[in-house]
Amino acid sequence: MKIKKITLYKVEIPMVTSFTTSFGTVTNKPTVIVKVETDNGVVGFGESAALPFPFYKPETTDICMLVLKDYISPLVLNKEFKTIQELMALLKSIKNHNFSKTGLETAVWMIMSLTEKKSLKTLLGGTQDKIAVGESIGIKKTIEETLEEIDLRLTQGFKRTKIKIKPRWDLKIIEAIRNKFGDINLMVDANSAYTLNDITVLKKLDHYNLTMIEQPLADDDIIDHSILQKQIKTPICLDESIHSAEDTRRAIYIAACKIINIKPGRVGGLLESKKIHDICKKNNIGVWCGGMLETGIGRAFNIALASLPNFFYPADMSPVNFFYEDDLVKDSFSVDKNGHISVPNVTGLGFEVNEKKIQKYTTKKIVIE
Ligand code: OSB
Ligand code: MG
Repeated sequence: MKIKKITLYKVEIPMVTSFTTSFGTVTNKPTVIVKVETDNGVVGFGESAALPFPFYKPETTDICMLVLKDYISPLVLNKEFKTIQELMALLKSIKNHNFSKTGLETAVWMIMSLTEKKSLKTLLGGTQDKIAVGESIGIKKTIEETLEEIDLRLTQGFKRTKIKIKPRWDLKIIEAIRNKFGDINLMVDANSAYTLNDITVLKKLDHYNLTMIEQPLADDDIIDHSILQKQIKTPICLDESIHSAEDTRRAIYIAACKIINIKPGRVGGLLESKKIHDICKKNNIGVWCGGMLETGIGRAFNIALASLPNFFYPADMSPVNFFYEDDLVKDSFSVDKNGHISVPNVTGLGFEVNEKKIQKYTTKKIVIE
């Protein structure tokens, strides 16, 4: 098949709440929707869900628009390919820019699903009909506010609580959660806010029986994570440090983590995500699906991915309406009272794309053909 036309939409849906982590507050979360049209008239949608600022990873929303327009599209337009492997081989010369690549790659996965008449779950090799979900709770103004939100989600059935931490918003809040809710499934995400100089605090986390600590140290340093993991019992989960299957192999080799958070956007798509999943499975490293506050389009690919057999821990997959006033798909997924989302088993995205909504929230549009 050949790609005949690519349309890029910078989409800005108003947020209903801001989201604070150790690296900053997201008050407005634009995203990039990539529409791909093939020579036989099949249409797919994908999402590049980078943040608007370079505080999580260097790529931003506007960088995705630029890289997709100037570098990715020219390499794939009108080129013959049969598989996602062949598509990604066309992009081999582009270093990193994983969020940008993911927008195109996921759109083509949707096209493959429609062409081969198999659901994304089946195409990927998914085995689970439903996936377990936990909420990722941002840093709040008060401990009280955090406890209230946890209480609400536990009543709604969410399977796991993840809170964001940073120096001085760590031991006290964790202590308060354990005091109020006992032995719930609790984990923390530091988004690289600590260094090995904070070892005293990091060791104290061991008292709280956390399921894991996500990305305590710098994104570009798996060596210090390996040093830290030898000194703490709490399993380390890597997020920002893992960009590829190769990073995964190295991290496992030096025992820098016991768990990996797989986000398609961070690793360049579903194909690379599956490779990471497979390496981890072979090495007894549990994985789970993270999120980038995607719209219903990006979340749909995450759900399909999380149906693979080694997705063991609950996903960061809060419904889209937790963050946004609106969504880009009709009838988005919901979380049932047991904290599960059912994995669609139909061809295409699994949810109906609402192109009117894409138009409504588009602030910049680029057509490449
Ligand atoms: O570190 O997992 C993270 C959101 C934006 C950037 C980084 C992270 C997150 C989340 C939210 O934790 C997860 C979600 O999409 O629900
Ligand atoms: Mg994280």
